[in-house]
Parts: sequence; C-alpha cells; structure tokens
Amino acid sequence: MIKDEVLKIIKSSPDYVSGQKICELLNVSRTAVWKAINTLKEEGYKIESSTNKGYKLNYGFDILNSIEIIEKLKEYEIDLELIYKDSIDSTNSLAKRSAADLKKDALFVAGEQTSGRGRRSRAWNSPKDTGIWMSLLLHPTIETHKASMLTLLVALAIERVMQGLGLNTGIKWPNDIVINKKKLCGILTEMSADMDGIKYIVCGIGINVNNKDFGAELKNLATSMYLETHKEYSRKDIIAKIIKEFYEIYSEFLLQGDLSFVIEEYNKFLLGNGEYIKVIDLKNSYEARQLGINEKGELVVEKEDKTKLELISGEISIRGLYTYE
Ligand code: BT5
Repeated sequence: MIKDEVLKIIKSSPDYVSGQKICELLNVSRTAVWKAINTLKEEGYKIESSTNKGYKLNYGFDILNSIEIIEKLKEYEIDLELIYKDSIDSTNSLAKRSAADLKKDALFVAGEQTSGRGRRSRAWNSPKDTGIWMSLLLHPTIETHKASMLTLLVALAIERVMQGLGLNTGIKWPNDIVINKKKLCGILTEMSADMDGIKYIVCGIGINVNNKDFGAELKNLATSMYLETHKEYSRKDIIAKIIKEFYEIYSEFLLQGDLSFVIEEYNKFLLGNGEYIKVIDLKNSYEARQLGINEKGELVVEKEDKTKLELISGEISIRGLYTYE
C-alpha cells in the first residue's frame, strides 16, 4: 500500500521530506502522496505539512497498526506472524476461523472488538483504541487435558510485565489480573481437538490499558492501567513485552510438561492465598481455604473438614474482591 510506503519514508527521516521526493521514491503522483498523508493523519499520526518543506512525522505515542506492531516485535526479536485488524468481532473468533490456513503460531490483534467474548458466552467490552485485544494461536504437542494450563502461563507472563511496569497487580485464578480489587485483564483459552489430540489452542487476552472510563455496568468492577497510574501506555510495547515473557515460560513448559517450575512464582502473585474463598461449582457453592496451585495448574483448596480438593477450572470468589463479602 502506498500509505505504508509513505509512512516508512517519513518515519525514517528526522527532518521534513518534500512531497516531490516521496513521489520520486515511490514513483507515484502528488495526489496519491497527499491522499496517503491524509489517511495516515486519520489513523492518528501527527504529520506536520509545510508548503515549502514537505512532511514531517511527530511521533504518535500509542498508534496500533501492523507496521507499528511488526516493528516492535522485531525489536524484541519475536518471530511471529501478525494479523492486525482495525475492527473485528473477536480476535479469538478470527484466530479460530484462520486456524485451518495457519500451521505456525500467529498473533491476532485488533483496534476494537465488536463482539469480544469472555467465558461462558459473557461479553468482553473492547472499545476502540483503548486496550489490548489480542489472541495467540498456538500448536503445542501436549495432551488435551493440559490445555487449561496455558491460561495460567499467559497470566504469569502478563503479571511479570505489569510488575515490571510498577503496577501492583495480582492473579485471580484462573484467568483474571486484578489491581485494587478491580479487573484489569481477562484471559480466554479455547481449544480445538480431535481423537489425535490438540489441533490448536487460542489464548485470548484483553487488557484495559488507556481506557479513561467504563460504562455503568463495569464501573465498579473494571479498571485500566491509565486509571490506576494516570499514565498513558504504548500498547505495542506492552504487547511485545507480554509475548516475549510468554514464549520464555511456554518453551520451558513444553520441555517440562507441567507447571512445577513456576508454581512458587505463580503462587506469590495469587490473590486470596491462605484465605477462605467461595468456590462456585456446577451444583453448589461452599467455603474453603485457598492453598495455591499445584503442578497441573489446579487450585488446591481445603474444606472446613480438612479434606483437600483440586479445582480444575471454574469460578471462585475471594472475600473483599469484587462483590463477595
Ligand atoms: C474473561 O472472561 O475475563 C475473558 C476475557 C477475554 C477477552 C479477550 S480480548 C481478546 C480475545 N477475544 C475475545 O473475544 N476475547 C478475548 P470472564 O472471566 O468470563 O469475564 C467476563 C466478565 O468480565 C464480564 O461478564 C464482565 O463482568 C467483565 N468485563 C467485561 N468486559 C470487561 C473489561 N473490558 N474489563 C474488565 N472486566 C470486563
């Protein structure tokens, strides 16, 4: 696309580049350059135009598109196919639709999701140009029952990045990252498998980054990095940091086959450890003391009669967190 080529030229030039020079470099008309500049401006790039000198880029801080993300991934030495969409129903759904054509891992990122999904068909609020809405398509050769462990690996990768940025977040097992009793991030892991085993796994990650507010429904439940720190963050930078951390943990996991090597670190970040939590399963709900995860990623809890249970997946509620009193 001419627009991408024009962007490359003005990005690599510290000073003004004349329209004439861009025309010559790309062998296109002045009108084509002018149109490309206007589209880039619409996308959020701050481009100064001067009749005599030409065009100069004032760097946009948090612009997300394929060029910007690919550049960042390269900087972090991540070799991953990237599919970026300004707007899509859900990056998890897109990853699943694309899986048949992609034999290698891939990263799907969207500017907004129009039907973002949580677990059990719940909706995930994903407004335009605010948060990170992305999905990783993975092809691990692991047994089917281990797929749910990936949610925990992703949570740990995100937790490491948040701690690195100075945010005092914690993990609410199995799929939430929480700060100051509000949800900052949710993870949705989905799998396709047949008799031969796993065909692919999609790990969807939703992080509220620069969101300035939430609607009435989420106001008391959700927060963003911006709302917690009053700072704006570069989403592409966080994306690359998370993917880097994730692949470090994930490759070790593929070698070891379970979570033994991260139990200690994970449990350190786990909210509600040692406390009485409410466990909600299909049939009923009961109170139990949370003891932390085991090597299979299950949550070990101890009931009042001292019997221990290992929860595979599901819902827990921690006293004082969200709504549980
Ligand atoms: C989750 O589900 O937390 C998984 C969310 C995964 C979202 C990502 S975004 C990229 C990828 N593509 C998708 O379509 N999904 C993934 P769950 O634990 O069921 O939590 C859902 C609940 O979180 C909702 O019922 C709301 O109460 C709340 N919620 C919705 N949007 C939120 C937001 N932006 N921030 C915080 N909480 C939210």
